[in-house]
Amino acid sequence: MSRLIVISNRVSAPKGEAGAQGGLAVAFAAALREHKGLWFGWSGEPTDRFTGEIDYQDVRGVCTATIDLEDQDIEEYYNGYANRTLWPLFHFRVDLAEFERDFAQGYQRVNERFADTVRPLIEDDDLVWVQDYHLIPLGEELRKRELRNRLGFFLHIPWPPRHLLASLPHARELVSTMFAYDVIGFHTTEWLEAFLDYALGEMGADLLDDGTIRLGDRTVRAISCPIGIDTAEFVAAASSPQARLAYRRMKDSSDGRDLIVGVDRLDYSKGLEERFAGYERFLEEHEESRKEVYLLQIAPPSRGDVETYQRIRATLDGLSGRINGAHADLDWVPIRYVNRGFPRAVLAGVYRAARIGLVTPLRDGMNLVAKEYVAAQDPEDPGVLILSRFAGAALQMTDAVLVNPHSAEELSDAIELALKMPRDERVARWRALMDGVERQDVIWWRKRFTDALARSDQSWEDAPAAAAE
Ligand code: GDG
Repeated sequence: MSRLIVISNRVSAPKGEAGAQGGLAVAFAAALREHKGLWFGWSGEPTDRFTGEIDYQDVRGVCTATIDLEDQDIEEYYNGYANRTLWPLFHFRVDLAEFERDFAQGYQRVNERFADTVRPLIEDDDLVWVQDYHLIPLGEELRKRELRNRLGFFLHIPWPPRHLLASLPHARELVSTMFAYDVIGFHTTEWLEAFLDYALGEMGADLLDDGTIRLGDRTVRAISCPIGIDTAEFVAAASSPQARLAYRRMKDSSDGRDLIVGVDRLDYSKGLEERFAGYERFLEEHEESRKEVYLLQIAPPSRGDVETYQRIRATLDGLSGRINGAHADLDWVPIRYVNRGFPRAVLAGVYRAARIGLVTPLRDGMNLVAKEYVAAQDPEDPGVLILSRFAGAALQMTDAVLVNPHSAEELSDAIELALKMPRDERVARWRALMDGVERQDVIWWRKRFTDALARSDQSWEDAPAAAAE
């Protein structure tokens, strides 16, 4: 069996507590144990001078290898090109995207450093799987270093429409590096088709009869491969003692009111401002039921070094304060807004206590919270998932109440509909959603991708000159 080498910006080793590190770590950990592989990435730590020294750890049978990066690398590659250029642009926010030559250079430099450092660790038969937008050109850099292995890439965020991507300086060069891979994966057919549109329409690539895409003498297979959660683990977490306690705490503090829950990294792509506005519309339009509900929004801060993230935080502080000030009563506050993270089992208990899961990103590659909310429900008395049409998850989760997150009216109507939904309909919708969450879990996702990669043609063996170009 080939070894699996996973390369991502950050590495999160599985900790003692099951699932403490989230779905990706769970998916990779199982595969890395099975394949005796390696997980390579940035430690998250700075260093004065980049040395390429690797810190190896063996955590419960999973081998991780991490490197430290210089402050300038972190600023230009991670905070810069990844999170101030690509992230906003790929989430359709060209208005927030910053195009700086230094960012692009730092991004390229770190990808080269990753390639230099990881290349000697890769053996001939290894399957190599690169993750996400931080590392798009890594495949090309590995090919330049004579890597002929099967090489895959998975994008966890949306692929933007062709004309939006055209606003990125040197977009064609960036996209051409994706042809160094054998297989590239997207969460949905929508992102896959947008990629195809760019590759065929903008770059003159050809779609071949066998479904691969050719550019010059390179071909790549692009697949849609929707990520799932570790459903079995999450279902178990939802009935753990920690979850039961959290469930009880929510029920006790609800005073008979229905809980609406949102859980999101604090990020402008998650549509939190619009969500608060939609909820406020509901409070205004439904005088009779407004005090029967409350919204708990959990939003742990992320990427706090980036100014747009500081701004969204300040905006939401103001908005939640204003809504609470305007609508609260002596014994009722409409929004509980919490800027910190909680253990997964606690989240599972909170999801289970919630009559509505409000998941309304403006744009999201997939969205795992929607799936976690479904997995945590009581089958006898499940809550209702309200889901943005613009999350990748909406293509699979068609039995949710689907909404346009930009429309306060639609959000308000959806909340009303969900609160009034009869039990039979809640159970029927939940059953259909849960079937999908169980069938297409994170292990299914990982296998679907690595199977496609293992089946891909090894054309690099015959074309070392092209590979080294
Ligand atoms: C990217 C893409 C794609 C959140 N708060 C807490 C907490 N979380 C966990 C959730 C969930 C994860 O973080 C968030 O995953 P999402 O998928 O919702 O969003 P991103 O972080 O933006 O992820 C996304 C994903 O990659 C995978 O490909 O679905 O589209 O943007 O698991 O539960 N976890 C804990 N405490 C918290 O307070 N423990």
